[in-house]
Amino acid sequence: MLELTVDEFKERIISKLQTNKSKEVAGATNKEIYYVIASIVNEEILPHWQSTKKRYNEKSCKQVYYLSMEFLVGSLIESNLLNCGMLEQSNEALKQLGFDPDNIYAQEHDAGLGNGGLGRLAACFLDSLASLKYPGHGFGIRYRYGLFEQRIIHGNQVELPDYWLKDQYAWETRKEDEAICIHYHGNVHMFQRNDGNIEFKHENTDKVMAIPYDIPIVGYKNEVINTLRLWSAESVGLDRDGSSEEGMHYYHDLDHKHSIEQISGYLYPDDSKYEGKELRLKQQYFLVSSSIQNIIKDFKKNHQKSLKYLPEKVVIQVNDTHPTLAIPELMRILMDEEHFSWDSAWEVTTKVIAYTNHTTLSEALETWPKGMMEHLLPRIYMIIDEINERFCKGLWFDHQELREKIPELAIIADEQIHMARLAIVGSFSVNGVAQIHTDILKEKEMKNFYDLFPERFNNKTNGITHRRWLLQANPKLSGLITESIGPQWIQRPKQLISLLKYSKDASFLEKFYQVKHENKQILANLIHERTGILVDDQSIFDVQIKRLHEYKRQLLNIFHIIYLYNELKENPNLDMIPRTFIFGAKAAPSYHLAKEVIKLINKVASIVNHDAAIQGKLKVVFLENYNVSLAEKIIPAADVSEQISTASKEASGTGNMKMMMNGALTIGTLDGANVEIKEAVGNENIFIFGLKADEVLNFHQHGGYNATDIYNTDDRISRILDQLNQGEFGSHEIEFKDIYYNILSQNDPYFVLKDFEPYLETHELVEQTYRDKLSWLHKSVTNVAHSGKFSSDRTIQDYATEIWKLKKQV
Ligand code: GL9
Repeated sequence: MLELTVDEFKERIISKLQTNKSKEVAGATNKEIYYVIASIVNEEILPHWQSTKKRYNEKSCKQVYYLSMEFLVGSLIESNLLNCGMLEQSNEALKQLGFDPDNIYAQEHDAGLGNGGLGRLAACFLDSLASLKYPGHGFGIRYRYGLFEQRIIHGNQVELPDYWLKDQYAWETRKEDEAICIHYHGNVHMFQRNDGNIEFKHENTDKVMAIPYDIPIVGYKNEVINTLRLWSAESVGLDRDGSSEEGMHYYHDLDHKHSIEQISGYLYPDDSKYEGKELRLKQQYFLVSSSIQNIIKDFKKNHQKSLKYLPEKVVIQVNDTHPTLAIPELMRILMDEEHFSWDSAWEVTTKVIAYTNHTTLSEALETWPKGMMEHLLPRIYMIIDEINERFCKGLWFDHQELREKIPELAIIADEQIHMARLAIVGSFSVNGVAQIHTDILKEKEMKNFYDLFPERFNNKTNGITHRRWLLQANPKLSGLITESIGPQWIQRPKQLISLLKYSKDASFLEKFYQVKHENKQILANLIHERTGILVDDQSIFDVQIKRLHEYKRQLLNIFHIIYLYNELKENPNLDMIPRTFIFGAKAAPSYHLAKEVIKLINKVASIVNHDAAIQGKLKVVFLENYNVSLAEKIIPAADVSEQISTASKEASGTGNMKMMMNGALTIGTLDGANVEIKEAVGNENIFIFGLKADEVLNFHQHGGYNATDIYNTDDRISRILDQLNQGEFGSHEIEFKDIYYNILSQNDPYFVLKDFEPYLETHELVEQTYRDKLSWLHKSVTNVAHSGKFSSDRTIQDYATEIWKLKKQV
């Protein structure tokens, strides 16, 4: 990679500004400077991008394609500079030219093409694939509107469209000549070929063009540039003969064009729950058909071989069930276009497709109405029907013990197509995303399938890219780490373990403390700028940032805050360490209870923050529009990381990893990856509380517990619930009644009351521990030291060797 000096970098900025904009530095806006920096990076990327593609083709190596409806890449300017080895020069050059680098980089609009963990994981994976020199690429959709922009107005969430493409997007290249045609609707014609075989023709279809836009994925200082290809839907050019009714056609054509462009119009903002909307199904097939056609076209171009060898050269990872139609689509192409028999097409397909499950929440298990699939994708429906027939027949004849269970196993049952079942039957690998999650899949949620195909099930615990989440987001801590243990941890994050040597070294701990404190000051300033709230940078920064969902239990957190407030009101001189509770969360627009919780947090905040009687000991901050860029600012400043989901519900979590890597201590349940974080750091360096997964699952089986009993016996809880019910946090009584009834009449489905007391006690322990500064710092360093395991480099290494059988291209 190019090694530019600061002076050379400055020269480039000046000359580019002159050629591109005919401007002097003094007259340039932040946005103009941003585009200049991006174009310097792009110039650096381009030759390596071409040579990477050429190398992969010439070596004809096996490649992995990660199919995902979501890629939450966030902003790319800093990570591209970092991975190209130019971040420090850029920062310094900008400063010398009189610009604040943060303001320049903030000009980039986050690409919010994802809802949360699942989409961000896909982005971290791409970063690790390129950085480890694996030939691996992403396929996704170029939504014109990403996840909505959140505003908080009078405490309520209001959603605004996120038009991230308003300014030209610096990192994409449109590849019109590689467009692909997608077919919907129409009818299927069957006829006999000369060789006697039956052929299927899909006719009278509605056609949509998929236009690729390529984004470079830059490996860390290794000259590898992989590709994220995002598809955009456009109408096929219309042939008009210039005859009558021209005006009529015009409006009809506009409608038609509009309805097609809707396919890549917006990202569904549902978190862990998908409504059976036809448009969403259209989107899924759009992603799958364009990507699979693309993969086959490339295979044919690069290997003069039969497609029966596809599994030697290609592996396709489907990110949750959303791209599961890849299975029937690959079958369709192999049979209808390449004239494979059913059996040989099935053999190829089931060796190429691997499936990752990301949740066991039943409302998130996708199903599609049979009739909808049949109407929209008639040929695909026929193939799914045949897969189902053959699978059920196999069960009936070869697994007599399962005959009674066929309705629970069948891909088509109750007039619905069950996508997870299709994904398991049509793939060679099924993985969960943390050990406890995989165990629950095997022992419970997918037990029948596990008994049938035990060799397919495996675990791949999630990870995060330490380059973005430590090196880039927390330069102060990274600097201190490198100063202490050398730079090897950047290439091999497990070497962070060397930090243990310093975990009792007073002078190191003091520096470590200073770094956290400076990060807290920066966040305190941001909070003040954005909300007007003044927070004490000596207080404990207690952070819960994630989608708002009942199972994630932001409600438990705010109940604890109300409890602390009640205590302080009774005894304003209470000896407690000041606390700042920081929240960031978007709720799905149609998720009423989640939105009520956002409102409650904001109402409690406005009361607590303005109550002089509690002497500033408690502050509550809700930062609006939580996204990747905001996460990068909050995480380096966190002291306490709230990971308090109802045990068994959070498949893995990845925010937990980001915060421990930045030295926050976790307060959490034994759920998802918290279990493995605990194993890594040891019980004394994490705060675990609450029901265990098997206890929760047992309660579910036996109809829950009695929430009213707790209400009747615990004054702290009845007080909080009564405060809600009596409108103490609202302008009128009706507010928050739904939360009240959900807990008492619906019997507290997420065990908030049940876990309240242990949560409270554990928070007391957190506070006591914090009082002993050295002990806290020791635990904090220990967390950073053990965070290497949670780098997505480890995760990708595991996928590559155990599932993909992929070789590094060194
Ligand atoms: C999720 C799980 O809920 C998380 O626990 C997990 O860490 C991620 C990534 O594996 O996947 N599954 C899921 O549907 N979402 C997840 O975050 N939801 C969103 O991405 C919004």
